[in-house]
Amino acid sequence: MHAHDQEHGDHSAYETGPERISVLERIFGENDVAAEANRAAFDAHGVRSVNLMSSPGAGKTTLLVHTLAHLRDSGVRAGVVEGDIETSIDADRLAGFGAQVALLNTGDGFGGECHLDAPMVAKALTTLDLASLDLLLVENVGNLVCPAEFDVGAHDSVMVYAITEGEEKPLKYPVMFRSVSVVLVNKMDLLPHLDFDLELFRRNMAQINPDAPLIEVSARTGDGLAEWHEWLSTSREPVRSA
Ligand SMILES: Nc1nc2c(ncn2[C@@H]2O[C@H](COP(=O)(O)OP(=O)(O)O)[C@@H](O)[C@H]2O)c(=O)[nH]1
Ligand SMILES: [Mg+2]
Repeated sequence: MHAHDQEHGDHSAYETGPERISVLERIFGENDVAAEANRAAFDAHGVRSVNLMSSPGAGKTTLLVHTLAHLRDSGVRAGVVEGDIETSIDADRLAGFGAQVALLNTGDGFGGECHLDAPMVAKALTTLDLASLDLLLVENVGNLVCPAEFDVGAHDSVMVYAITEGEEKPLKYPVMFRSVSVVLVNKMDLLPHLDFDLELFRRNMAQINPDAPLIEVSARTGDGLAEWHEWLSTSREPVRSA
């Protein structure tokens, strides 16, 4: 260790040399192979898969409670991969809606990662019966950065953004906002109580991802969820193998 490092700690984690780059390439390369295998498994069983991402507390689980109830009532056979660093709190909230729920705690053998990756989802899939599912929803770990960097093998990624987070977030976290097919703008019931400028948020989104539709919802009151459920049922069909 250099004298400098002894004074200020070991900075090797921040090295950007060729070795670090090749390690990252290997990690992402292995992830992409596993992601394609997951997608192939979904396609082989005619399962559509959607990856749900957001910052912690934006409303993913609250939304899924409504969505699972809607899917059950519509006769859609749903499954959930519930990603959390610790606890079964969210998986427990999603029990009782007739959906198969696979809990993935990244603190349990995956180093407490701040995102799900494709090999983790592959492990969760071993506990699900894909043959009896139509739709698999993945609730990713709450984080605005890391989940967007890992393809988990879903057909689409969706973001839940809460208006309590500030209008500038698409500009500050462009990778995630750019990576999704649709953004659910949640907690609209709070709009009268906030200084939130919806038009400014829309302009920021248009700058980062003009193609992603914005669906205004309240997972609390249920407002706007019909449009979200319509999107879920009409967007990309899974490719069925012959
Ligand atoms: N007012 C309001 N609160 C919400 C809404 N959606 C979620 N919440 C609350 O936000 C908190 C975090 O929600 P949760 O679904 O656990 O978020 P997650 O971490 O993204 O899964 C909980 O207290 C929810 O009751 C909403 O549309 N309006
Ligand atoms: Mg949650």
